[in-house]
Amino acid sequence: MDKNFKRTLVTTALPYANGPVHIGHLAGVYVPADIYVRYLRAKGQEVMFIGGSDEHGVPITIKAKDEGVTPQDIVDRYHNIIKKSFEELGISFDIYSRTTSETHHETAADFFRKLYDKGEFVEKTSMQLYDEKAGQFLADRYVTGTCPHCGNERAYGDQCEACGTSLNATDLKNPKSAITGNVPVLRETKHWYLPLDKWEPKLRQWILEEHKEWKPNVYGQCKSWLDMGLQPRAVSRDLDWGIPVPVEGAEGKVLYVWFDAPIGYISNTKELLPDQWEKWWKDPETRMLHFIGKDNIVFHCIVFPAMLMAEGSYNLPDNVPANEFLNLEDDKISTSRNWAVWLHEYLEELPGKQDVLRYVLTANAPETKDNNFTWKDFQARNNSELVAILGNFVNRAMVLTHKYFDGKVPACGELHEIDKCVIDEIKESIQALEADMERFHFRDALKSAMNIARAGNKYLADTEPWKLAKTDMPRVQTILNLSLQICANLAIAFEPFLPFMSADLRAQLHMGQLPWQKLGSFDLLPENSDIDSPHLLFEKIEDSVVETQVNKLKEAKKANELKAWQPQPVAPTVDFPTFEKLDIRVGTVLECVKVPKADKLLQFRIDDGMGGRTIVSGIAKYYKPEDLVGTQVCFIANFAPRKLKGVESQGMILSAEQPDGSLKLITPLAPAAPGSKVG
Ligand code: B3M
Ligand code: ZN
Repeated sequence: MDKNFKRTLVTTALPYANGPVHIGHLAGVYVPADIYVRYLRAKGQEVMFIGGSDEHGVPITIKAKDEGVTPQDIVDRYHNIIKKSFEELGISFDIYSRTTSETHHETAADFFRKLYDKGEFVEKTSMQLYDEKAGQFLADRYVTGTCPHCGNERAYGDQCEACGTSLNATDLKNPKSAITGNVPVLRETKHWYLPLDKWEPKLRQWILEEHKEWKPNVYGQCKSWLDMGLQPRAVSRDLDWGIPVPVEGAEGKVLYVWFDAPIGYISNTKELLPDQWEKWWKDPETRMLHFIGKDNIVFHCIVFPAMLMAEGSYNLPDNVPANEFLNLEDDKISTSRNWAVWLHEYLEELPGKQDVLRYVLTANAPETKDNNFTWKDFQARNNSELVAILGNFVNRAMVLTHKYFDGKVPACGELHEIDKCVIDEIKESIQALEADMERFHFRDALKSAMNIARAGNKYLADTEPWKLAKTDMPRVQTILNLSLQICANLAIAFEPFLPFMSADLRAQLHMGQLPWQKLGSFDLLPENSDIDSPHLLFEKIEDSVVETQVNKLKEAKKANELKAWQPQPVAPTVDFPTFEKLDIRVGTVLECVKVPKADKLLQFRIDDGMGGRTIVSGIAKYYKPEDLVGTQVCFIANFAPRKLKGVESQGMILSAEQPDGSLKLITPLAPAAPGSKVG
């Protein structure tokens, strides 16, 4: 860390409280932030870790409306789920609060007021869609209509999900209010704008000149925004959910969610430290870091800093180590399509495996480009890295200590070349680990931590103390002493990444939580001190466990396809005489068998009330023949006979094609006379 800083304030994006958090949020934001905070704490630095839920914004009001509950009900539900699941995963916030808190409402309103009083806003009127029946302006999401680009009739006012174009509500053809279904009208409305253009030169200097060290993805995005030229941004909205705009003439208007949410970082610090919060926000010796996902870069690097500049008394962030996105099984994670691994479900379904998730998400962190999570990789990393390398090394060292030295740390004798080599190798890994930590390269840092365990494993394999035990006990003492000291190093090195494992390992080694600076020392466990009889740090994950998870995703995909399915357009109109040309009848199935050498076809013998007939139908994939005997079907009795796989079919049995392509037979609700006409 830069010498000018005394302390670090770490914030993480406030997740919207309209759904639980998933692995994408974790890999991009919360796990890396927690790793970094734990690392700083282990180094004994002063650090504050601030989180909370973002509880305003239109999507929350829409969800509430859909469910027939209040927005407060929605945010209460998800805030609690999110908060609890973060705790269980070991995300070690100093505070996790929420933007509906009183402190936040006050802080955000004061912030607005201060900018307003300083004349930092421009007021502008514009035309916006208004629902006269509901008596309110419509947020873009509350308007649906026809997409001007692709003709999709169900486009939203902010985006067409069919072609992906982002829209303005006023672009839609045939706009309709999602509240009443009414056709909205254009009405004039007044809003306050933050003139980002005014801050552009300062932002350019601050980011492009003074923060060239920012991650290329962050720096690049900022540069392209700045090069496009900044426009004034509205900081208020016509909505009844949010923080009321605290000035006269602003009835029915609230602060735009992206104006109030980042102020949440300030409010939550204030809530935790009512008397000392200013030191964390205004003292130039405090370093501020925002951990976020790439979709939030512009708000944290341009909009919020411009707000802070306009206010005048706050620090600007020192770095914004934003990550790219994590995909799931090669597909974009999506809340609306339920294509996600939800943290609260993971914790419930794979209890005690917090560190496995933390490990896999860090190993696949989308630090430089989008990355991918698959359950197969999850299993492989657990079984062949956590179990086979880390867990195995620690277990071997401890088991051998119990076998030869009754569970007491043996004395360390004179070091041989091979001992010195492993020590040097581990010291190198530790150096690499630290360098990567400082640069927010947690994926590589984790690799270096794992290399310590790898080196330990190789050391045991090369020295073979179990063989030496017959001839050279003093040598065995040294080897196991050193092995146990490596275990103690692992407990320190992994604490930021795998805090549960680290606590477990420390307990097994009877060692306290040592500071980071002790890493690289090989006298951490005193000679003759006791260690526990070992238990495994990680257990193998069986195929069935990941299969269950993969099946769950498959189900989600299916359910989604069903939701997205639309019936085929209706065929051209026919008149009654045309309809009458089709002779549809009810029949009873007398016999039903598979047609040999045809996996799709069933052969029916039907009682048609006229002596019976044979019909072949392509539904073998969806019904067992024996289940159909005795049931009734509808069939076209005057369908021209045709030969299918050598069998003459005298009619066509009716069925309905389902969204997934399967077929459902059409059958009368109550028994009908065989041969009776359908019309
Ligand atoms: N709630 C957006 C998001 O979750 C937003 C972050 C606010 S951070 C101040 O992507
Ligand atoms: Zn479209």
